[in-house]
Amino acid sequence: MPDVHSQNRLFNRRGFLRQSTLATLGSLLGAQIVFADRLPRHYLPLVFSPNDGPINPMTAKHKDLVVLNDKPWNVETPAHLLDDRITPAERMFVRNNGLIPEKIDPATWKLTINGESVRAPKTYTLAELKKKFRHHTYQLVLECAGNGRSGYYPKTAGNQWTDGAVSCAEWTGVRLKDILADVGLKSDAVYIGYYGSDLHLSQDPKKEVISRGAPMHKALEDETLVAWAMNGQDIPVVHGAPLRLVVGGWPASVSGKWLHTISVRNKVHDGAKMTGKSYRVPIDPVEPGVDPPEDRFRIIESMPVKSLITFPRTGTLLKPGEAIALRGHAWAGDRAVRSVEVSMDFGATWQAAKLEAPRNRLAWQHWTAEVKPPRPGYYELWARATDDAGVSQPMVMPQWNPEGYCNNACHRIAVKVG
Ligand SMILES: Nc1nc2c(c(=O)[nH]1)N[C@H]1C(S)=C(S)[C@@H](COP(=O)(O)O)O[C@H]1N2
Ligand SMILES: [Mo]
Repeated sequence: MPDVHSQNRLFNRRGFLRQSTLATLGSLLGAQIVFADRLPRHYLPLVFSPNDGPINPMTAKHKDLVVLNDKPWNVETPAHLLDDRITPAERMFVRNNGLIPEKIDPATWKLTINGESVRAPKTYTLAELKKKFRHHTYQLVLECAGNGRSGYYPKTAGNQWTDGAVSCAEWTGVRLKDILADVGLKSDAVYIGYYGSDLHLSQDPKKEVISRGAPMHKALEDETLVAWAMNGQDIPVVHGAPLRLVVGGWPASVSGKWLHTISVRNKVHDGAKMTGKSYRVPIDPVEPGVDPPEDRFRIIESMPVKSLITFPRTGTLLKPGEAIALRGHAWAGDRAVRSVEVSMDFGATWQAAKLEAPRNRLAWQHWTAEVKPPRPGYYELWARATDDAGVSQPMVMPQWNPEGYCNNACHRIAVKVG
């Protein structure tokens, strides 16, 4: 696993378990490892192996997260592990396009703002950013545009995400708009583009991994942050330490990790994965399987309305007569969610769920509902959200597109009574 940082915390430089690791192990076990001094180099005692505790010590992720790819690292979260109101780091999906940067030093980290549309480029240290600008904290939904891709038929290329490439953590940082006001922009600014320090898979340092962005109106929203903290702690390395652009509600690919530069452009940003068909969908609806020419695509902006059932877990067995308290989250890109409904009879009838207001704009909303299956047998529980413009999730596959983006079909779980 590539997260050498957590490995380094377990072993000392010579490859033996650290004293502090041994102490942790001892308290987990409630016993000493008697022959600890005879453990071979780089040997992780079985009790601490990835398949034991709920947290895999090598990855710092919950052991039930599903690894879709390990070079680059792409890991998704099963829906029932997204039950928390705020997604904890160990349950947050990972989407890397390249390799995690090897050298990350917050003490020397800098952010440069440049591009055609700044009056003059300006560079800030991380400490200056923290000191100079007001701090803000928002809960923000980051959903990979490819979330749900595995539901498209015909199958499309790319990571076959099911439902779990989404998170809503609490991000703390400064507003990008405050930084840009301090830098000073020209009147022809159209778009921002980010640059991060990750390494291309080819290991060629000159090759860009991913460099996406957003139009000025999105870049200048209150909730668009340059963040250094997630859930009250330093951002974990895999999620973009020490500095990340966080743009809620849009494809999470706009939220650049390991951020070192933002360019203010006088045209639509043309960095890696901004051009061609990346993160774009056909302008005109296409027949499934048909791939139109590049100039008939548009960039995905706000993500569509969607919801998850995070409790109970699919496959749950219930006692007859028992009511089930369902719960989950719903979100709708730049919009708010107006209602959530649930069905236990394949959509023939629907019942309104109780829906909470978002903590702030662009945060997901929590919902609960109680259903009582009438007799023993097999049931499917479906959830459907509707946004404040009246747009609902489709029950079946939405508009097919060649890259397999934006599948917001309803989430369903299976339960058995009896
Ligand atoms: N520098 C950099 N930023 C990045 C990426 C990347 O590969 N490199 N992946 C993007 C994509 S496609 C997604 S979906 C999100 C994933 O964020 P997470 O891994 O913190 O969940 O980060 C985005 N930011
Ligand atoms: Mo993504």
